Amino acid sequence: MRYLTAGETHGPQLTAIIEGLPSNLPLAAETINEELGRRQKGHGRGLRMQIEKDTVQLVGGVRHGTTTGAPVALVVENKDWTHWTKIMGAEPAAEENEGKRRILRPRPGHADLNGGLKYNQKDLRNILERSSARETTMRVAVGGVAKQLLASFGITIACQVLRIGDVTAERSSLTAAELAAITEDSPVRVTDKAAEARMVAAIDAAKEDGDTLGGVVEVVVEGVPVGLGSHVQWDRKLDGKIAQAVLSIQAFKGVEFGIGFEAAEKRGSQVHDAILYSEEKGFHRESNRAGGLEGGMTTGEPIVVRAVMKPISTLYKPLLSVDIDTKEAFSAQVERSDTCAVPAAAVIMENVVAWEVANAFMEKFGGDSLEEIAANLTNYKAQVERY
Ligand code: EPS
Repeated sequence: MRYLTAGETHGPQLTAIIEGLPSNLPLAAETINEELGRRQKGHGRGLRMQIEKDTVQLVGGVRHGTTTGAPVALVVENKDWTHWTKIMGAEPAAEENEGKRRILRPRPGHADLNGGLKYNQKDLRNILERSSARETTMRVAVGGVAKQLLASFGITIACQVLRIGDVTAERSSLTAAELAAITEDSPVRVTDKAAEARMVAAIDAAKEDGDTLGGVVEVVVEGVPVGLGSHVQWDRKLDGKIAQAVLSIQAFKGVEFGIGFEAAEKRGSQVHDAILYSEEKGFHRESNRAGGLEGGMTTGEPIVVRAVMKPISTLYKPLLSVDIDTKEAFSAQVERSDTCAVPAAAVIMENVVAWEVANAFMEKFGGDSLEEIAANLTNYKAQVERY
């Protein structure tokens, strides 16, 4: 399967096209809207989230609530567009609007300067508009579709925030379903109430200072069959694919699986997961330090992946920058933004990981209809059992 997104943060709409979905998958806009709503939440979000109420329109590939096998096209309108028609319209700008809201002072940490140089754009808005994390709206919508596909085969996925700034939350090892239920009620997507209060306070303090905060988020995928991904070629390794997808999320700087970077300081005997066998469970493990992946393939244990998000680079008390016209030193541009989007980033990562797992699932069991996939999966499970 594949998908592409298009659209600008202050443009009329965001768009995605998904190619390769099977037919007969029940697909409801409301379920995708729930994901979009989750992405909009979280303490530390800015004013934009009060303007938008992200809702998806399914404008291709779905009929009477199920997919037909045709490309699925999704659209989310930007409500804020009504304030930007003159600045962001596709038609030539009227003379009085030319150069309005032009961005000349690149924000350190953002795509502004590199993008301006690369695409030879003298208005950095042409970079900002597309590099904006607003684009993740569509990745969550697409992930919402992937989650529906995975759910039909008993694969569930959830996320939690583990750190915001210097506040660490207790890592909870609840099931995906329990985790999803508990974190949904937390303004910072944690299960640890004491840490929650300290995180909220840290975000408020950063906001007060015109500063921003990053953090660490974790995603867990349960019910994954053994053998998604492959060891035989570098670009078929599922951990590599998930890592690429996660690092492509705006502001993400690092990713780890299972015990991750902790493995560096431990001995092999403390890092790997002994292999066990019983009639009832077949091959299994009692620990999951590998985070559900060995040799680029799923082990059948839950996939556990963590990532770090840097603090958002738009600062209300900006760092030093240079005016691209005059080359003089100036403070960087201030564009409306969030103080902390870590809770939202957890939802984005959950959906991005869902897509990668769904894609690997389709690669292994792919058929043109949901029924064909189900038959392939049943067959494979029986083969694994007989092994
Ligand atoms: C948004 C994410 C952020 C917000 C954006 C909406 O993106 P960025 O990477 O550009 O900081 O700033 O909101 C605005 C551009 C705005 O006008 O407030 C999102 O997640 O929807």
